[in-house]
Amino acid sequence: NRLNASKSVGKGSAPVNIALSKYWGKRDTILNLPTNGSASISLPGLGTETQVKIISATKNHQDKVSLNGELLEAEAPFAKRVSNFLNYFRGNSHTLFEVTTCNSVPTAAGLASSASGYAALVLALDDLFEWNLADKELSLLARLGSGSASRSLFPGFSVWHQGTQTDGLDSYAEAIETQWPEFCIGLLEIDVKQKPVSSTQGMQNTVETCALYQAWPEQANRDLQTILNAIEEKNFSTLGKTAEHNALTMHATMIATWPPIVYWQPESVEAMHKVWQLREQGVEVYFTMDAGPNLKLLFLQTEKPAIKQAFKDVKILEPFKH
Ligand code: 2P0
Repeated sequence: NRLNASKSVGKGSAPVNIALSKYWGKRDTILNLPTNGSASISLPGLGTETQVKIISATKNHQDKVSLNGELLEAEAPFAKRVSNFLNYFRGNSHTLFEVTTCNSVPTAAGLASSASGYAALVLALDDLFEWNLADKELSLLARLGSGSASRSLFPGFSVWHQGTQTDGLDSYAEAIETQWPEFCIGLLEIDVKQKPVSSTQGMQNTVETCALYQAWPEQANRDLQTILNAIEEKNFSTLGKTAEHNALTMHATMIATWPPIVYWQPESVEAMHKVWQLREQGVEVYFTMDAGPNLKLLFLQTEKPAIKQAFKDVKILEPFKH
C-alpha cells in the first residue's frame, strides 16, 4: 500500500501464455486460487502493452479504461473487471487510474488475453509506483487479476504452484530455466470471435455441475509433474502426449458440465483429425486447446516443413529464438 507515484506514467508489457498442463477450476473464486497447479509456455511477440496513470477525480468517480484505442464505458465488463482489480491498489485513498491497454491478440478468443493483460497491468503499476517487486510478488498480484496471468510474467516455460494456504501466498508462478530452441508452436485460428462462455464462468459451472470434475485435480497434478519432468529431460514425445491428453480431459469436463460448454467448432474437430492423421504418417505433432475453438500445435523444428504443408494458414512461433 505504497501509493506515492513520482512518475507520471507507468508502463508494462507481457506475453500471452499457453498452458501445457491446464488450470481449470478454483478453490477460491475471489483470490483465483486453483484446484491444481499448471505449466505453460509464453509466446514471444504476442501479448499486451499497458500504460497506467493516476488521474484527478472524474465526474462519476470512475477509472478510465481504454482497450485497443477505444475508451470503454465504465459499465463495460472489461472496464469493470479492471476497476475491480485496481481496488487492491487504491488503499484508503480515492485514487483513480487511467489504464490504456493494447492487445496484439484478439481479446477473449481463447488466446489468453486476460493472462497477458493482468501481467502487463501489474508491471505497469510496479513501474508507476517504483515498487521494484520481485517476480514472486508480481506473480501473486497478477494472479488476483486472472489466474493464468500469474504465468505471464516470464518468457519460456513457467510453472504455477497450486499452493495450499487459504491466503494464497504460496500460489504463484515461477520461470523454468530450460531453453529448448527446437520447440515450436503452431497457431491454428479457427474462429476469433468473442467466446460464448468466459473462462471464469465456465470453470465455475464445471466445478459445480460436472460429476467427472472430481477426477480432474488429481490427473491435472499428475500431468503437471510428467510435463515438468519432460521439459527437464527434453522428452518431446512425453510432453506432447501428456499436453494433448490433458487438454482433452479438460474439455471432457467442460462438455459434461450443465449447461454444456463446447468451445469446439466443426473445423476444430477436423483439425484434430488432421493432427492424428499426421502422427499416423510419422510426423510428431500434438495439439492443445484452451477455452476457445483454436488449436495450438506442438512440434519440433524438424517437422516445420510438414506442418506448413499440412496446415496452410498456420502461424509458427519459436519461443526460444529471439
Ligand atoms: C489455462 N485457461 O491454464 C486455462 C486453460 C483456459 C483453459 O487459464 O477466472 O482467464 O481469470 O482466473 O485465467 C483461462 O482462465 O481465468 C485459463 P480467471 P483465466 O490457461
